[in-house]
Amino acid sequence: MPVTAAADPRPPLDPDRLTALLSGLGRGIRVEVLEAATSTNAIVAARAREGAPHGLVVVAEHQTAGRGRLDRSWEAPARSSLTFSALLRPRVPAGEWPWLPLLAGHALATALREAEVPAGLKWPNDVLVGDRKIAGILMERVESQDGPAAVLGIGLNVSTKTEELPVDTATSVELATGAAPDRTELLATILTRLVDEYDAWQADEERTAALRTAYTEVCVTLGRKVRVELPGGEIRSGTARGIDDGGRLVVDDFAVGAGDVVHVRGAGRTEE
Ligand code: BT5
Repeated sequence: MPVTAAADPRPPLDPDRLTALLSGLGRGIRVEVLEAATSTNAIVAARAREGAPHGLVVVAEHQTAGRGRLDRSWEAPARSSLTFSALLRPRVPAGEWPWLPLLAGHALATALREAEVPAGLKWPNDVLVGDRKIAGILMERVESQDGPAAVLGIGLNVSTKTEELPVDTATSVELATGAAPDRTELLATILTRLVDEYDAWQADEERTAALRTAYTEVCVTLGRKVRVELPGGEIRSGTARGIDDGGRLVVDDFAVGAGDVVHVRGAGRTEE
């Protein structure tokens, strides 16, 4: 019997196909795929400081020092995920930048829904399927000679198996849907959605109101009992009631601009 080579369970990204899929986007998007990197956010931040223009995207098949927020880490086996960072140089006033991570979360959740993954957002921008985290976002501001820039980092678990997940509250596209999608196509879908939403947001005079409405529709935190750990360590609890004009989460009578939110288990959406 002839011996046939088994299909590679984790094929590499295909940079040429990615470029072809993104060719319609234009607008200065340049994607670089690296076999390994410390952290794509660190690489793009360094390039921003050197003056790289808006639109650079660096993707790593494997990160050796992937970063989460607050010095936490992001871990993923090689080729199991999509881990990438984009360099943005927004034209909108600095006061509106807090909406950027929410926009990124919305664009990512929407792209996943287009790929049949039933994604929701935990405020501000964790992407969940059910109560499990499938993707995280790290937005960092960088000062450079050409003015401030934003580095948007995304880590999405794609074909990660249960035993490979770093925490038991995580999931992957394969675990959530039963099939691992083509990562090249999925990355193209996500980048297309991000560019479309970002361009529309920048061009729209009513951008805050429009994004707030769109974000509210996919934010699964709203209506839930939550526990919030504020940056100083203070912990407060209450019901998440809405998103205010600054993108903050309104929990009963206080608004949270930064902090870790926990959905209190067993408490689903409450009817108002
Ligand atoms: C985040 O932080 O969720 C932001 C993660 C951003 C990662 C991307 S990958 C590309 C780019 N380059 C980088 O270096 N970073 C970005 P945070 O909310 O702090 O969540 C971090 C926590 O999530 C960790 O402490 C773990 O508990 C958990 N975690 C780590 N790896 C995970 C994974 N693969 N899936 C789900 N949860 C994970």
